Amino acid sequence: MTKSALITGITGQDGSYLAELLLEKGYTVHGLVRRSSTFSTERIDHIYQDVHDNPNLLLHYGDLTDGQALTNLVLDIQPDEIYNLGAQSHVRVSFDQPVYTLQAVGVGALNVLEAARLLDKQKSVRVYQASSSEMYGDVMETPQKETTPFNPQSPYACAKVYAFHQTVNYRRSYDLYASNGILFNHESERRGETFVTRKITRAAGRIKVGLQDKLYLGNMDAKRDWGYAKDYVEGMWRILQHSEPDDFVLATGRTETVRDFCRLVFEQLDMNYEDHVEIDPRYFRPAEVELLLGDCTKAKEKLGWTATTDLEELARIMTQHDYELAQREAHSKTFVPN
Ligand code: NDP
Ligand code: GDR
Repeated sequence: MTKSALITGITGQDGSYLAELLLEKGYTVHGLVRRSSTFSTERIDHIYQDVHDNPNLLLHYGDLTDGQALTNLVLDIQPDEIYNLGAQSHVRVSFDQPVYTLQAVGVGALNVLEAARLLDKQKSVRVYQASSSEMYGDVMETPQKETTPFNPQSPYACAKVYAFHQTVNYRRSYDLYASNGILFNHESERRGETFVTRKITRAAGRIKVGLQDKLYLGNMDAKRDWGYAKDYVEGMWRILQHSEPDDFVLATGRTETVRDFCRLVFEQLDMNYEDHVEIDPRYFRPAEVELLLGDCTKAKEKLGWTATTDLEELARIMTQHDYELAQREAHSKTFVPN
């Protein structure tokens, strides 16, 4: 029988890759989309089908903060799996919007769990919660694994810790199949342009073709464990196929600084980042997570999952994509129809 899944955050980086993966596996995919005055579906336009053509990707308006509508939707579509990827996911922005971040990330996850608990009385459902390495914050041990204590350093991370514990709580209290994936940073050519890797690859491409000269960054000494988003959505799916609900770290096991990533990207385009990058304290955070490095031994042993794309390859994919994008931008700017 065809399986069905609901993805919150389907218009985001991970949601778009996960939707592709599940469609390839023959799922019927439902996605939650926020109403906005402009289209937000750019990342999934290529897989969207007309609703009149018996599609297997269906989009529904909704918001994680509207628990009643979410419950109605879940009871209506009766998904076998729910992937809760929706979030105000920008750590720096969470300092500007702490209450909204908690509502979307923390209460939003609780709304998903409540809806799933009600559906589970009628038919079994599995829930994936998008937990984050940011929960380790000011790290208590390195590398970080499932047993490492959380020590969050931002409103975003505090909200994710709340969502993590509620997921475990619903598993224990109601016997709900609910699992956390504790994912370390993962990037791609679909990454939002205000996250540091994409900000760097976008700027490098534009600098190379002469559309800008400077790139302003914050803390270049922060270290992150960066992987490729496509690998990580495969991990999410594997987490929900496991015989029992559990919590898993997904990471590459290698950490590098923002400066190292910058160097890699500019070198790809035969440039020196030092000629273009300047520090703007505006991008510093009130509290910083200095080092993240994950140990995914448990996922490797129980799920057979490992990251397959190294940092050099990730930088190459993103840089090439954004160089071509910048070339198109430069062309459309100078093109004068005759
Ligand atoms: P993105 O920021 O790219 O996507 C976030 C998605 O959530 C978008 O579809 C957004 O919709 C949606 N969203 C935001 N607020 C709401 C809301 N109130 N109700 C419904 N939907 C909402 O994030 P990623 O794809 O990178 O990350 C996916 C999830 O994984 C997030 O929960 C993130 O916190 C978590 N995570 C990400 C990691 C990473 O490195 N990428 C690592 C660890 C965890 P819209 O398009 O309308 O803005
Ligand atoms: P992060 O990702 O906070 O790890 O959260 P981000 O790319 O925003 O920052 C990574 C590191 O780079 C430093 N940095 C800058 N960051 C941004 N955004 N812009 C800059 O100009 C800049 N300069 C330096 C940051 O200080 C930080 O140390 C991401 C998100 O996807 C979360 O949702 C997810 O949970 C975690 O990864 C794991």
